[in-house]
Order: sequence, then C-alpha cells, then structure tokens
Amino acid sequence: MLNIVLFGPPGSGKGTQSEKIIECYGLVHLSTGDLLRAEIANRTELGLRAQDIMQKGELVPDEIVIGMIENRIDGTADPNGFIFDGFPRTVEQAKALDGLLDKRGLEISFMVSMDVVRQELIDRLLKRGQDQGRSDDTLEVIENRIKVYENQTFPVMDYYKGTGKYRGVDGMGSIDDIFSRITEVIDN
Ligand code: B4P
Repeated sequence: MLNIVLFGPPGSGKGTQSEKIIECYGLVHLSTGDLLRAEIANRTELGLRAQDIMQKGELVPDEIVIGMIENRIDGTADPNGFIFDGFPRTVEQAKALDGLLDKRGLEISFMVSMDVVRQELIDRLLKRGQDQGRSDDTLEVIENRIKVYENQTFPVMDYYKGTGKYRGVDGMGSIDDIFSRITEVIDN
C-alpha cells in the first residue's frame, strides 16, 4: 500500500497536487482542511468549534483532527493507499498517525515536502481569496497561517527526516512541472 504524506506551507499546492496524485495512482484523499470545512458547512458541533480557530489561521486541536482521520481510515474499504493532505501538522499528529497506522498493520511510505518561497505563497492564497472567497485567504490571516506553519508544523519535517521518509521537491513553477517532480519521487 502506498501511503503518502503531502507536506508544505499554506499555499504550497497540497490540495492542488493531491487531486492529480489521486487521479494517477488511485489513492484515497484524506484532507483535514476539507473535512473540517465540511463540518463547518454542515454546522456540526465540531464544525462550530473549528470555525473560529480556522478563521484566525490557528490549528484545530490535535485530538479533533486525529479522531477525524482515524474514522476515515476505518471507514474506507480496501484502499490502494492514502494521501494525507494537510495532516500531520504537528509532531503530536505525526506520532499519532504512526501509532494508528501501526495498529492496523500499515505505515507511511514517505513524506513529499514542497518548498515554495514566502511571497509566492502569499500571492497564490490572495488570488484564491479573490477567486473563491475562502474566508481564511486574507493577508492578515495568511501571514498568521505562515507563522503557525513555521512554529508548529515545520518540525514535522524533522520527524520524517529522522525516520528516513522525507523527500523534498521544488514547489515553484507550473502545476504540471511540480506534479512531474512528485511522480518521479513516487515512481522511484
Ligand atoms: P488547508 O485546507 O490544509 O489549506 P492550506 O494549507 O492553506 O492550502 P493548500 O496548501 O492545500 O492549498 P493549495 O496550495 O493547494 O488548511 C486550512 C486550515 O484548516 C488551517 O489553517 C487550519 O486552521 C485547519 N487545519 C487543516 N488541517 C489541520 C490539522 N491537521 N491540524 C490542525 N488544523 C488543521 O492551493 C492554494 C492556491 O494556490 C490555489 O488557489 C491553487 O490553485 C494555487 N496553486 C497551487 N499550485 C500552484 C502553482 N504551482 N502555481 C500557481 N498557483 C498554484
């Protein structure tokens, strides 16, 4: 089974590249951002808790996102593998993911980390804000999301480096060029 963690700062292309990877390799997409936005749209208790946090660009508590991921894994029959998009975002989440996969006889194959310069992240997200009106794509919230990434999420990279599962790709350039860099990593 191919289980990939797709990693990078906000706006690095995780959601964008996930769609292409799923299409090409038939993996199941697990995006904590999408799952949380669905909870908000359905006005569930969890969604109401998450809404204010996401609006500020902060991280939703670990136990909430870990529980969502565990439910999704158990609810998927005979997967070819999973692509984890936007998860794990803390070292605690990374350890929990290893633990819950191990209990099921599974493991992460590798992490693909996309490297993108800060101004490009801001430009992409501001454009998405204009095009799609996502409420966390405003300059102030984007800057906080990048700060949260640097403080809380960046150490996740070292966690995967420590297990020999880190693979870095250049996340600058066209969507197709970045996708071919990712397929090179997967196919090797
Ligand atoms: P996410 O939904 O994961 O959003 P994101 O990281 O901001 O976006 P992503 O990286 O997927 O966007 P993409 O580059 O594809 O998280 C939102 C919030 O949910 C978080 O802030 C947090 O509050 C909460 N949350 C989620 N997971 C959590 C967790 N595990 N723990 C705690 N809290 C969690 O796309 C950005 C734009 O760039 C798009 O418009 C795209 O078209 C464009 N783009 C992509 N690639 C491009 C390229 N090569 N060139 C030009 N434009 C490109």
